[in-house]
Amino acid sequence: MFTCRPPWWRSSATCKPWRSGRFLPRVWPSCKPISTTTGQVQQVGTQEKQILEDLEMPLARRETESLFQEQPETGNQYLEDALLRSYLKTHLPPKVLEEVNRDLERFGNRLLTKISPLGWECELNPPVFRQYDAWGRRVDRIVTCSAWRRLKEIVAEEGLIAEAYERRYSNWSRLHQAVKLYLFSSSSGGFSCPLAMTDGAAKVIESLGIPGSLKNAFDHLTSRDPEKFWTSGQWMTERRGGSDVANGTETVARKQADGTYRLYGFKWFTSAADSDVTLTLARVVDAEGQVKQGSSGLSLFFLKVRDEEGKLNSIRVQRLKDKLGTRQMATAELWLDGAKAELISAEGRGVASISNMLNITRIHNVIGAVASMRRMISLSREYARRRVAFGKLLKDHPLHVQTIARMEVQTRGAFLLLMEIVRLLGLVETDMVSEQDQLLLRLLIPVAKLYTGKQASAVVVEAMESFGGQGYMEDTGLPVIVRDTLVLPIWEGTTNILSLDVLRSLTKSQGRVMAVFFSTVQKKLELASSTVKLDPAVERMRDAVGSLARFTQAAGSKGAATMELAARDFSYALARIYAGALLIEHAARPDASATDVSAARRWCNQELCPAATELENGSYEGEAALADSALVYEGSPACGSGP
Ligand code: UCC
Repeated sequence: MFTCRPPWWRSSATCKPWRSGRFLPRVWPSCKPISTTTGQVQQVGTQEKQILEDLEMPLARRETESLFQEQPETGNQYLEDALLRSYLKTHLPPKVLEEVNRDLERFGNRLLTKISPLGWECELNPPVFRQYDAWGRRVDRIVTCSAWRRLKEIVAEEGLIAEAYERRYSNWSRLHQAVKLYLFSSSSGGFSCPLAMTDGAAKVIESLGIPGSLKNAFDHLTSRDPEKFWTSGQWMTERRGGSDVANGTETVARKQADGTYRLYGFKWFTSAADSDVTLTLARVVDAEGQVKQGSSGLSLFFLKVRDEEGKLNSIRVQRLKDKLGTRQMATAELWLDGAKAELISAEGRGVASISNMLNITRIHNVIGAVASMRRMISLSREYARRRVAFGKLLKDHPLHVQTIARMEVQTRGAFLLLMEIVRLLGLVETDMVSEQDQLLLRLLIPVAKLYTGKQASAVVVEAMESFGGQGYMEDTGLPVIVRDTLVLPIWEGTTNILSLDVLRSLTKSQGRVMAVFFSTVQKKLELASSTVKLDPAVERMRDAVGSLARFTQAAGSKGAATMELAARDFSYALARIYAGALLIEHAARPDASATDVSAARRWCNQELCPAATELENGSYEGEAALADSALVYEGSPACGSGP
């Protein structure tokens, strides 16, 4: 049975608040809290002693007293995130750091005490669809729980969108916002999804220069006033096109006498369908009643989902989707039956215009990926401090700790990649970068999205295993994190689609982006040249950079088909090399810890440039593609030899 709170959250009725915002269960009255900021070693010692004493208790007493597997607890997620804090300390100007630090510590406490329980309530009370009222009238209502609605108010109060657009910390505002979203993500009960799209919609409107007709919408989307705050959807997916939006979009737009449009079509996945407004794509019908097919026939529209009285804007809800995860959030199938909309792109420039939204939601995807890895590792390491197996705590089994350490290295690489992207985005948004950095950002967004989505899927499953059978139990709440993470490689573009987007960024920049990539990595490696302990990592990186350069030269000259087959391995190489450079840079700081150095070295011990190896193996030749096909289809009915 679920309880009304997340399993790792302690209500104030059963726990004692402690100084740092951590809560302590009553079952361990003699324990001191485990604080990452002070006195950790002695305090853990006391706690371990208690656990081992419990083990020696007579069986009859144990059954009725304390020897249960202790649930892992975590405290203020900001205070407990050493890497995040060291990153902020390194990069933020002192005055900004002081204010941001204060805000994040406060927010961390609010997450722990108020927001996490709401997120858990959303999990327990998923949205329901009421198609008819009691008297048979069609109403198409998506009913969300009160916690979901309260979260909407809180995200406005916290400025989770506003922060990025007010720019009170200039280029650092985006980073501040991203860090808050990162802390919020694992407690958000799925509300991170509408936030991603709201941020994307605000970005599109801002990039259009906030035209008068959209000024009101922009103000609502970026408001800190809970009464005023709107969320946005992103209706891109239709039955014929998930990834292939250009060919799969059937929705048409008919121009009205007043200059607005009416949209007719069927949207197959509309996430956070309870949103106030949305951006969507459609084909404008010309004077002859024709529409243009393909990408150049698509235009971008803005529409309000309901009118002033709350009536749907000629939209019918067909049903809610039955998803593996993100069940807290309503995803619907929608019929647009003449929905009133405003054209907001040039005709035929829909995909290019919505790309501004996609690039933001893809960054949010990275935020979600890093956050879920961090969350699972925090719980896993806390559990290892409490769970006894084979006569000692899990944390004293080196093989167990090695497994968590490997996850930690992955998470650190992903975290620094995320920070790098939002740092660059902040600079772009405040006109503080060169064209080169803009190209780099364009490249790194799909690279980070595709790579961290895969990492997170692997890490959360590995972390689930670290709880043994408990990890597989619904009422621990751990499967919720796993399910919600598994969507990250899928929505906002699958791994292969994002790999092709990486190639798109190369083509569009005529290869210039690779020159920027190489020179940025080189600069970061040079910074580390005086840190002897990093030498092995730097050397491996230099080898990998050399391999990547040879790969791009060789594969590039072989043509598009080769590059397409290599796209995924190539993107992985970009992710591993860039994250390696960031880990090295972080470990080369004067006040870097031994852990920073160790993380950089371990990261660089993995295969950094898989594309070069596979090119040598001939994996991208035409013959290899035929062999792949044979491997996949051998014996299948279509080949005539199946059962
Ligand atoms: O809606 C969804 C779920 C919402 C939930 C969000 C929550 C996420 C956060 C979670 C936090 C926990 S999922 C639906 C998502 N759908 C996709 O992501 C679509 C995937 N497919 C693609 O990305 C494709 O690559 C397409 C649709 C972009 C391909 O379209 P085209 O038309 O075939 O591509 P073209 O012709 O190459 O590109 C058209 C134009 C070009 O510009 P011009 O014409 O100036 O050369 C491209 O350079 O669009 C430009 N373009 C881009 N520009 C295309 N992609 C990009 C880009 N990423 N950045 C900049």
